Amino acid sequence: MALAYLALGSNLGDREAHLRHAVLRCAHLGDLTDGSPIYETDPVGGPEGQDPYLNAVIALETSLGPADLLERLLAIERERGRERTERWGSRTLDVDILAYGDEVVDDAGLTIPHPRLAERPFVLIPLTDIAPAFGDASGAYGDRIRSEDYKGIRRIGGPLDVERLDWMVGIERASALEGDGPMRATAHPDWANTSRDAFGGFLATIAMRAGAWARPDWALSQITYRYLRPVPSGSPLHIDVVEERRSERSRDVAVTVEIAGTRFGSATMGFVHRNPDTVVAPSIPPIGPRSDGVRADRIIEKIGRHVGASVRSWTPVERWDLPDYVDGSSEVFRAWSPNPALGSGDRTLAASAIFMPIDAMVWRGTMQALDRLEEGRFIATPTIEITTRYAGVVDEPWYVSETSVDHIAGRTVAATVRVWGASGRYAAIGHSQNLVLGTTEPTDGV
Ligand code: GSY
Repeated sequence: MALAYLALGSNLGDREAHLRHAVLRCAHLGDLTDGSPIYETDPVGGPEGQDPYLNAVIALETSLGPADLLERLLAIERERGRERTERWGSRTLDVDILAYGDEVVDDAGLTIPHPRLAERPFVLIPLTDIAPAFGDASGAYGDRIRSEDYKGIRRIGGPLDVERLDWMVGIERASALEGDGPMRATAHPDWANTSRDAFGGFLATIAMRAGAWARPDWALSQITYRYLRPVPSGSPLHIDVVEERRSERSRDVAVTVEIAGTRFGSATMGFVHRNPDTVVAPSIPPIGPRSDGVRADRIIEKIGRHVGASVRSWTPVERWDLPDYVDGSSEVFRAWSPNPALGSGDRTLAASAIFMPIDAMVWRGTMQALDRLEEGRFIATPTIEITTRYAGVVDEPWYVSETSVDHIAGRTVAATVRVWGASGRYAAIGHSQNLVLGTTEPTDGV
């Protein structure tokens, strides 16, 4: 394992999307441990009249050797249409190895540490943001940055969020289906770990992948998925896809998921022929600062402790209080989740960045409602059904989700989750029905 520092740069096309694509793809090459803010920087060298760059630096713990790492980074550049026609010319994406542990490499196509590192403030500034002590024989680069180095360099955002990418990487890997053909497939053996107990979001992701197979011109408009809890792990997960109905403009596809010979989940999806004008958005709420809510992926972590065991053996570890209610009395609460799929160009992955928080928020809403209803008793909800109307990917750095519990009647809890992008662009609305099958008393100290 070595700690590598990688410089990212782009000055052509959707620069931020190119950078975020690079971050997501690099997360497949090891563990991303840190990310600098993104800076907009005046071009240095190259032909006159180039547009400004976006630059950032990320830290990657990797077991790939320097040459293999370089090969993978060049492939990532090519995914964004990088063409090497002109030296120091404009580029969609540049990913350079600045350093690889303490190693010194001097080969034909690769020099480490990067030979022009110390002369380039557009690299040094983001690098020293995350590694101020990093330097050469004359000392730490962090001590050498001068105020004039910031000339032509403007910070345009907070640090790149590399922390949670393993979540998205896991989903991407686990939902890369293998099989005999589009009608029958098997998920990656690691599906249980990577679905991290947000099985509904994972089911929606694999259903989308399976159902969208060979349908690039079609867009998902609605998905309903149901599953049984607890979901057994440790066995292969098989997927069957059946096209139930098809017309010129719409197709319905059913996906069933089988684990150890038992049907554990199913999804039905409606696809429409792509027409972006047909999306009708519900009214948009005012989107406040992120501090109004909690991160939805943190909720998934908490849920992981509550579910997965059978109702009988289930022991509540932690009670949620209600700090993230919009106000103390409201039934609506709000969370935000980063959009790690931003710019990945993978529609399924981007959709799953929306479905996973919907799944998590539905659980949270239900649990909170039931907590209140039962006054301190805990209730497990082993079956769940969620229908999501999906408007499409919103390529923005984070999503806001709002959950409301619509009604609790008998053994059913109904909740709605709406998701918007950071600027208020509508992404999806999900309705859930949870059937409550059991109750259990809280244990001491909870
Ligand atoms: O490898 C660096 C590509 N590049 C850049 C860059 O990334 N940022 C700025 N500001 N100028 C640059 N000139 C070149 S070449």
